[in-house]
Amino acid sequence: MRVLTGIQPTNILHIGNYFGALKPAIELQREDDLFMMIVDLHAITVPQKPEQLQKNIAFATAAYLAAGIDPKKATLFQQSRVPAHAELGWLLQTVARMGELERMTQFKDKSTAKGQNVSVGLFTYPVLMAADILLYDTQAVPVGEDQKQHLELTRDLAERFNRDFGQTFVVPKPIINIASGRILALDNPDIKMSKSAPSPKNYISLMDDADTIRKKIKSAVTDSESGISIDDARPGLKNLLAIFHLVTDEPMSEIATRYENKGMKNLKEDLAEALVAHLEPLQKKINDYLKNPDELEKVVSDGSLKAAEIASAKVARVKEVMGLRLA
Ligand code: ATP
Ligand code: LTN
Repeated sequence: MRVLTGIQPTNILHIGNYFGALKPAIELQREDDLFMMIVDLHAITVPQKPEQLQKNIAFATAAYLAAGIDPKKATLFQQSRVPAHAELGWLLQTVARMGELERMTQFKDKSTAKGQNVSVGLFTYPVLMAADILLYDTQAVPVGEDQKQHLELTRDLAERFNRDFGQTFVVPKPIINIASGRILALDNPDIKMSKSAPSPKNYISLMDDADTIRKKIKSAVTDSESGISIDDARPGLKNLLAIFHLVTDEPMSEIATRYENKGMKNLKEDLAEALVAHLEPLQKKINDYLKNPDELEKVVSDGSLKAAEIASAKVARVKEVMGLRLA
């Protein structure tokens, strides 16, 4: 099965990206044909400082490798090195409708408060994402819950295109993990954890040191009820239990029972230690990869060449069926 996913190099990845998208993708690598993308063209839909963006791209590559993406099995590549993404993105903009893009909640969330002062690219962002996916005949896309609507748009565009121009695209399915698909912000359990959040207290980054992790978990927003229970009315606590489950593999219900009478303070302290222990080996590997920029460059350039071969053939086919060829 062809599986593809992408993460934006907008900052250092956080545990929501890791458990929500990266780890599920890696688990599929064994049997599946995995395409793992650094979506830098998506990252620039909001302002990025060039030197920082460059560092974030290197970091994302190192994080993918450290997390277990095997470049011999998977194709790890950078979106901007494969021109077909921008090209199919344009072609699909002529198929997408204003009304469908106006309904996208990620655009609404990211543009509210900024009014007219957002890039046109932020608005057309989901069409580029559809192009990313459709170029590779992708069947399954592991993503967090926040991307479900973009996947539905991708499916609609593929079906519309196939109806109007003949069978061209595979219609992809999202893979959304119930336990890890929506990790909430530590400082506000009403919203999801996000790399671009204004305060670093929102997230645990993959590179946070032990003390930072302890402080962030200690100050995570919960509630004033006593006892530990799994309850949708207690989203901050439920989020901490979910993270605890993800780092230890212990079922949430068992964790909740164990801390029922021990209280929030103990739960937070033990969760912080479990997170530190989980992230330390990953951080070491990431730092080792970052010391070797030539290796990172080779992996990304080989992967991008392989991706470009498949993607340019698909764009040629799309142009043909749209009538953009002379003969
Ligand atoms: P930004 O804040 O810059 O938009 P982000 O943190 O939302 O970044 P993305 O690069 O947009 O991260 O997402 C990469 C992948 O991680 C996507 O599949 C997305 O659904 C997933 N993801 C993002 N945030 C979370 C989260 N809080 N919980 C689970 N998965 C998440
Ligand atoms: N829009 C996604 C990132 C993304 C992606 C993709 C994910 C861009 N292209 C293709 C899966 C497949 C996000 O914001 N998380």
